[in-house]
Amino acid sequence: MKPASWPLIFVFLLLPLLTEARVRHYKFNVVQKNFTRLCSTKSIVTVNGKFPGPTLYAREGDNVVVKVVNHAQYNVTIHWHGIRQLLTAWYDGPAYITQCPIQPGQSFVYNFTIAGQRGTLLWHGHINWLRATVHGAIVILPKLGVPYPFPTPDKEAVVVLAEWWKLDTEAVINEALKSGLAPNVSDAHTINGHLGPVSGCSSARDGFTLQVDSGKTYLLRLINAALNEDLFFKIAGHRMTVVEVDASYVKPFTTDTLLITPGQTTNVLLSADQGAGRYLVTASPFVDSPLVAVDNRTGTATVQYANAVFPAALTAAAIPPQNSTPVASSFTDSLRSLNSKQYPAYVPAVVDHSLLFTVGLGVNPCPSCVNGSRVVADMNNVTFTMPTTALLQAHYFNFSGVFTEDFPGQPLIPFNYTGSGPSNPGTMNGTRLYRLPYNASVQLVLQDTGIIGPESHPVHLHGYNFFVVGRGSGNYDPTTSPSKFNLVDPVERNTMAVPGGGWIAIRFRADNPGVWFLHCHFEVHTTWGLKMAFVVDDGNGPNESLPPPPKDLPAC
Ligand SMILES: *[C@@H]1O[C@H](CO)[C@@H](O)[C@H](O)[C@H]1NC(C)=O
Ligand SMILES: *[C@@H]1O[C@H](CO)[C@@H](O)[C@H](O)[C@H]1NC(C)=O
Ligand SMILES: *[C@@H]1O[C@H](CO)[C@@H](O)[C@H](O)[C@H]1NC(C)=O
Ligand SMILES: *[C@@H]1O[C@H](CO)[C@@H](O)[C@H](O)[C@H]1NC(C)=O
Ligand SMILES: *[C@@H]1O[C@H](CO)[C@@H](O)[C@H](O)[C@H]1NC(C)=O
Ligand SMILES: *[C@@H]1O[C@H](CO)[C@@H](O)[C@H](O)[C@H]1NC(C)=O
Ligand SMILES: *[C@@H]1O[C@H](CO)[C@@H](O)[C@H](O)[C@H]1NC(C)=O
Ligand SMILES: *[C@@H]1O[C@H](CO)[C@@H](O)[C@H](O)[C@H]1NC(C)=O
Ligand SMILES: *[C@@H]1O[C@H](CO)[C@@H](O)[C@H](O)[C@H]1NC(C)=O
Ligand SMILES: *[C@@H]1O[C@H](CO)[C@@H](O)[C@H](O)[C@H]1NC(C)=O
Ligand SMILES: *[C@@H]1O[C@H](CO)[C@@H](O)[C@H](O)[C@H]1NC(C)=O
Ligand SMILES: *[C@@H]1O[C@H](CO)[C@@H](O)[C@H](O)[C@H]1NC(C)=O
Ligand SMILES: [Cu+2]
Repeated sequence: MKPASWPLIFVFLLLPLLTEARVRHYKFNVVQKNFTRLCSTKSIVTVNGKFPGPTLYAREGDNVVVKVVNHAQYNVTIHWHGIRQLLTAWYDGPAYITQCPIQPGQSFVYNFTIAGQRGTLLWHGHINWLRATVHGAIVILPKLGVPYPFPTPDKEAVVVLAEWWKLDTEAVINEALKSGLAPNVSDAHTINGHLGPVSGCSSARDGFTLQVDSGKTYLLRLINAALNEDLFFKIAGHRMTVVEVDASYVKPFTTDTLLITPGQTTNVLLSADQGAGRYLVTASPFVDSPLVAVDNRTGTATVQYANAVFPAALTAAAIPPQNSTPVASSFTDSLRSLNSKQYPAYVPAVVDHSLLFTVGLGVNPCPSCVNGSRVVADMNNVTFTMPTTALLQAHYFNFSGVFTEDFPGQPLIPFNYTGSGPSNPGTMNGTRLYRLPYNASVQLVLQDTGIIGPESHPVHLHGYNFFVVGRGSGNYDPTTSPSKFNLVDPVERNTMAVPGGGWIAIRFRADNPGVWFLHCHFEVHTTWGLKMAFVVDDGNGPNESLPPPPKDLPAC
């Protein structure tokens, strides 16, 4: 039987012909749309009626202009996750940080230029829990005529990992905030919007299918767009070569299991070098804290060889157990910047601001909550209070009373961070920012705490890439830990997991003026307060200063 007669959903993402550097216009209509998953139909907020949303294609150097029109009943903003936004902080997107929401019936034109970046990133809603369904890929091709620093693949495909929620995600988090307890978990994982062939509710051939030709090589652009879970990704019978993460090239290495945290992206080369057949693709959770509930329904898809004989059996993958810390660590430890002549790693060698932020949970009194207390989260014991005016406007126009600049650069009360925690698990609250002069070089150690329990936190910094110079378990030790730092070819990225009961050290140069959000990319932790922002001063002259806001910037 000819391959064309396979009764499957064909998804092939052909690259649009992107010619010389230019302006790329996109229109994002935010609309409700019904989708059927897990045997029932639900209306979700989408961009252009798609789940996942449309892929935004551009080349390095392009000016990207996206008109977002809000036809939904929710306030919306869009964040271009990982795009540096050099001198364009107004277009970064996090609600109440760089802009007020685009309210129902309103629109806003995002306008930014992609400079010095190429690879895969993602865009997503950045208000409440809307990013559960409001998300999609950003594909940045190299400048015309510039090859990849690895063998040119025959074809490329975008693979978005996410979650399906049976109920409304806004209701899920609102219920949790009322009770003071942890929110419900999602009901299934998805790959390109589908649960796949083993979901129990769909036909055996449902879901995303990547059709491959024997002997060819495919570039898969993987994105974890899930709200609350780190994911392992596998393709039965195949190994993958990792070539890029968070739109930064890495030294290629081969693995059978990827780990991708929410907000991270990973490009891999897949060689169709196995016997003609069908192979299961899986996205399954990684969590090594026994206290944390996860959605254990694996998202699935299929790699299908074009010359497979009908009906070919599906080869299954061995899914890593949820608590496979060694598998996760081995993947993470393999990542190194490419650091070639063409793509050097400019790791700051001298540190102007040496910061240590604890990241973790806490418990505050709440008379109306189930236990008389609520679970919160914090950085350096500050549970961030969201303002009702956008911080960037407040900064630019010198509004007083919106935020303070006294975020502590070190824990005020040092303790054994990875021990059982201080006897009082309470936190402070406030809209406290940390101020940085233009071009300051920053070392930031992010230290998990054991308050309630150790847990990993994928921390995302807006406006910058950073180098992950160190990572360890237990407490960071300022005298011994730095001797093991990698200042030569550390991985460069925008989101990195602080390991449960451990720490990471990152470095970046504050060469982009504005107000830049730093937060856990587990949406539950962000909501609970695991967030803060840096305010970065202007430098000298217009090339180092934030221009005035655009005229259509939404008002609060
Ligand atoms: C979605 O489905 C619901 C109930 O199944 C229906 O009432 C509603 O009209 C549908 N909405 C759209 C936009 O199709
Ligand atoms: C985008 O910003 C650039 C630089 O400020 C400006 O020249 C251009 O006109 C803007 N484009 C749109 C569509 O607003
Ligand atoms: C959360 O899960 C509980 C138990 O399954 C269920 O009763 C409740 O309705 C769920 N809440 C929401 C908002 O989905
Ligand atoms: C997934 O979790 C549910 C509820 O906690 C449990 O009943 C089920 O056995 C778990 N399934 C797997 C495959 O671990
Ligand atoms: C809150 O109450 C639930 C059940 O009512 C209990 O399992 C849990 O341990 C309590 N949590 C805290 C932080 O007190
Ligand atoms: C805000 O204050 C700074 C420092 O005092 C000043 O340079 C700047 O012009 C003020 N900005 C506005 C918009 O008033
Ligand atoms: C911190 O707590 C951990 C876990 O209880 C323990 O193993 C470690 O020895 C403690 N460190 C110090 C310096 O007390
Ligand atoms: C955090 O702040 C609360 C409230 O001020 C305080 O009670 C607690 O001791 C602080 N904890 C730490 C570790 O600093
Ligand atoms: C912040 O803390 C103060 C004093 O501890 C408390 O009265 C207030 O309700 C808290 N605000 C929020 C938003 O949690
Ligand atoms: C920023 O600082 C670095 C290191 O001191 C220096 O090489 C660079 O020229 C500075 N950049 C600007 C724009 O001032
Ligand atoms: C600002 O940057 C532009 C373009 O890179 C350059 O031509 C110009 O000389 C710079 N101006 C200053 C004052 O440095
Ligand atoms: C939408 O945003 C506006 C401006 O900040 C705010 O006043 C309003 O309460 C928000 N609406 C909802 C439903 O949160
Ligand atoms: Cu977290």
